[in-house]
Amino acid sequence: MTNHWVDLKNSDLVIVMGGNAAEAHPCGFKWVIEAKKDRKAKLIVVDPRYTRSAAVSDFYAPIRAGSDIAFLGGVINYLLSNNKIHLEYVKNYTNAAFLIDEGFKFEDGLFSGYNGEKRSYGKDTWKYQMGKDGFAMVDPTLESPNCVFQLMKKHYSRYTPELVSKTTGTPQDAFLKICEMMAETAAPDKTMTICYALGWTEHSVGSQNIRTMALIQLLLGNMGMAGGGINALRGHANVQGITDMCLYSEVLPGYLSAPTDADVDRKTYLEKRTPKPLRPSQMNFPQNFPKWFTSLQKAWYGAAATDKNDYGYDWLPKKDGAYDTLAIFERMHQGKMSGFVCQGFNPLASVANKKKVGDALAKLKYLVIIDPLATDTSEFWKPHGEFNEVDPAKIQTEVFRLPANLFAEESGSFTSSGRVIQWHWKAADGPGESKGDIEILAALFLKLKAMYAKDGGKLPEPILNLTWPYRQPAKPAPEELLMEISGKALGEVLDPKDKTKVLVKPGEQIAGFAQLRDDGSTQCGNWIYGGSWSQAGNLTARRDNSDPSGLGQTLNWGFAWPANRRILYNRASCDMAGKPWDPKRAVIRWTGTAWGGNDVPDMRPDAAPEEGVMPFIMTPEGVARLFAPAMADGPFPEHYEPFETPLDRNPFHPNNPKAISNPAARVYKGDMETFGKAKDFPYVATTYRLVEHFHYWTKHSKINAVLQPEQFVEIGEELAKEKGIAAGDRVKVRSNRGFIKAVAVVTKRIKTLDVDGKKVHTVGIPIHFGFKGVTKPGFITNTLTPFVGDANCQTPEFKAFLVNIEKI
Ligand SMILES: Nc1nc2c(c(=O)[nH]1)N[C@H]1C(S)=C(S)[C@@H](COP(=O)(O)OP(=O)(O)OC[C@H]3O[C@@H](n4cnc5c(=O)[nH]c(N)nc54)[C@H](O)[C@@H]3O)O[C@H]1N2
Ligand SMILES: Nc1nc2c(c(=O)[nH]1)N[C@H]1C(S)=C(S)[C@@H](COP(=O)(O)OP(=O)(O)OC[C@H]3O[C@@H](n4cnc5c(=O)[nH]c(N)nc54)[C@H](O)[C@@H]3O)O[C@H]1N2
Ligand SMILES: [Mo]
Repeated sequence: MTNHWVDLKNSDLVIVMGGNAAEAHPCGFKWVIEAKKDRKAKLIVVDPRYTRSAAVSDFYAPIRAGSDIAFLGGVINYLLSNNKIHLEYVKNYTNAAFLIDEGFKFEDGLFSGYNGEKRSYGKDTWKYQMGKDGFAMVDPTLESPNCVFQLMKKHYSRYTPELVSKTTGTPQDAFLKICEMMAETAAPDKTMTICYALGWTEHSVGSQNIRTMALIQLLLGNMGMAGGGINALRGHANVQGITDMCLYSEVLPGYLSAPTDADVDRKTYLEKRTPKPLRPSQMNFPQNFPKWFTSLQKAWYGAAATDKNDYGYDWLPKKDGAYDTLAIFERMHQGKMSGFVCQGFNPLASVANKKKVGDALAKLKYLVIIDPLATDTSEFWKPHGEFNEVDPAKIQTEVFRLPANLFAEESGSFTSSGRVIQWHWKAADGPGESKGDIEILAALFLKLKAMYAKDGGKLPEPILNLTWPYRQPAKPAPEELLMEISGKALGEVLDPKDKTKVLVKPGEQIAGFAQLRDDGSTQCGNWIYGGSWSQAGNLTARRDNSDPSGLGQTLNWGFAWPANRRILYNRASCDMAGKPWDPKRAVIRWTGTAWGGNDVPDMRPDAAPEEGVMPFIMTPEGVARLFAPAMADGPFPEHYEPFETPLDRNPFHPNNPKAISNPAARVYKGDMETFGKAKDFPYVATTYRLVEHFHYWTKHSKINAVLQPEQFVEIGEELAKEKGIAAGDRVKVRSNRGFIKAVAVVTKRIKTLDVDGKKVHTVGIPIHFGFKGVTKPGFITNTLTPFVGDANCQTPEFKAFLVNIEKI
């Protein structure tokens, strides 16, 4: 979230689209209800199903799964052609005025630079025109045909209400009503917020779904404002924390891009990641990358990391390709992996195409499960009737189960979707022989280290030189880990403005990432968490909920990254002179000598407005990007069909078969053939959660199992009638990859939609069931889903694929 949970109460208009917060985030959703009660805010829900969020909305519109860019692109067109934008904001705080290379084109569904064989784009033309002064060129009048504003206007002029409705199935009047409601928040003192989750991310255009909404929020001037922002409602209680700490293969802790084979040494690596400012006077905050990275190297390798050995740069793994979940299971499926450690992860149930995942696991020599429960994955090799038809005699994988504690049996921290890190205290000891995750990993590490010390090996340094400074090496304390992550001084940290002044003494915890250095005198395990455990102690353990602003900022509750800032880009909540756009909801303001107010300013505290430092300090431009060359599949979002589409064409590019589905999404060899066609699988399927279950583990709990005992699927009345299916009938749902059986729920909540001249029916499938647990043994929903993901971050396309359904 750019904003935070409590801030939802400050909004005038809440959009729930691409998520179902009432069921998946019932505690946080209460702030939406507060906004409705106290501010008379309106709630809009756009979802293929009439959900429990929709049940308390002011306006609901149905949409065909997988068509949100068409809808949101239509909103952009509406805002631009009706002049419903916050012009001063757009002019100054976005790259609307920037001039783009003359060679940049968009034709017939493809951007310039497309290579069909590689399914990827060369980006030579996706760039700014550069002036002789070394800065990007701009046209403040926004009139040049090559400025971002005009290119964007042209790009979205195709998104007419007719074409939007034809593509999404959303009735035109409902679409236009939502456009009008959103447009009202272009007023400087009105805000809209968006709560989204997997209904947007789990698509082959997932990242672009979110970007399209980001463009709308920028056009409306809603970024940085209280009650505004782009708000990803995250999943597991600590999934924000785990992504912050480097769950992804592309990044090191704090989203530092990971080294690749091409980064032959530290200098090459740093040069590529330390940008120069693209406009005069900009903070260009990523120029500090070397400080964050060097401090991370010192946290990992301690005294062994010196300027003589590039601080141990050669010991870091270098990426030679993709290592996201799909890539890992693809490698495993190709027989290229011998072992897999599965900690708090049930991939047989949770990853796309269960058959492929099961076949992949069967090719391993060993599989280690670190989990409190026996999971579907830990028994992938065992026959469970028709739910898991396998022949154990043919599977040689050795499976080890290490019983782990649950989070309530360990102390540590959770980071919420709002980036607030909160300490939690152990409630009870784990049962039996179970051990905490830290203890299990420590045991593995110490054993490996001893083996490397004894036997050597090709490159033992990465393991042998890792620091392990904990009081009990076999059982590092969570407190020690957070202190290490937050960072400390190794030498004296001096004030850069007055070198006689010592800011931090050796051994002291740093107060924040501004104190990090790139000369080895500081260490920090994750720069964005810098200062979370300062000399004042564990700030994540703070529980002071006083809120003088009334905005719910509670600056002394836990610690929000970065720098305890609660609303990102909050400088954009003020006009160029530093005056809040909405004085009643002021986040910060320029006081005449400094930035101050109800949040930690996202700006150099003494940067007077006349200096012209723009609010988006994490870009070298200083402004937000309406045109974003970093995206793999285009600098402007474009509608593409899901890989399994009920249509035989993309209504936006009816004559180009290359532009039906995302042309830059990665498809592995052999997977294209596993995608089904509409003639065999005519219905759109989407998968989702139920409030009564948490993924695949509450099926082990009796109370949850009583509430939702077995797999069902939801269909609309029209489809039920066509297929002769009555409520309570058992049905078989098939995709091109397999089938599941379930009880049919026939509901008014799913409507048949008119799309591109066809009737499109939706089949809704909850995800929670499987063969291990105390719910009725059943099929795994991901038996049905396709093994393809988003072009940028490879999140699987779980939310829009094709099935057929018949009564058993
Ligand atoms: N009770 C409960 N709560 C949970 C979880 C749980 O298992 N149980 N899991 C947690 C986790 S890890 C996560 S990631 C979050 C997920 O939170 P959500 O994403 O809110 O949860 P889903 O149920 O997957 O909801 C997706 C919603 O998107 C809709 N949808 C599907 N396709 C589309 C589409 O193309 N466009 C639009 N606009 N909508 C679409 C679905 O109909 C559904 O209502 O929930 C978290 N909270
Ligand atoms: N079709 C479809 N598939 C989906 C989704 C969807 O919407 N549709 N959603 C996707 C999403 S967003 C997610 S997050 C995944 C979830 O997929 P998984 O993360 O694979 O599913 P969980 O059941 O949450 O698995 C977590 C495991 O962690 C264990 N566990 C709990 N606490 C601890 C602990 O403290 N330590 C250890 N070691 N283990 C612990 C639990 O017992 C459980 O077995 O599913 C994904 N798959
Ligand atoms: Mo998730």
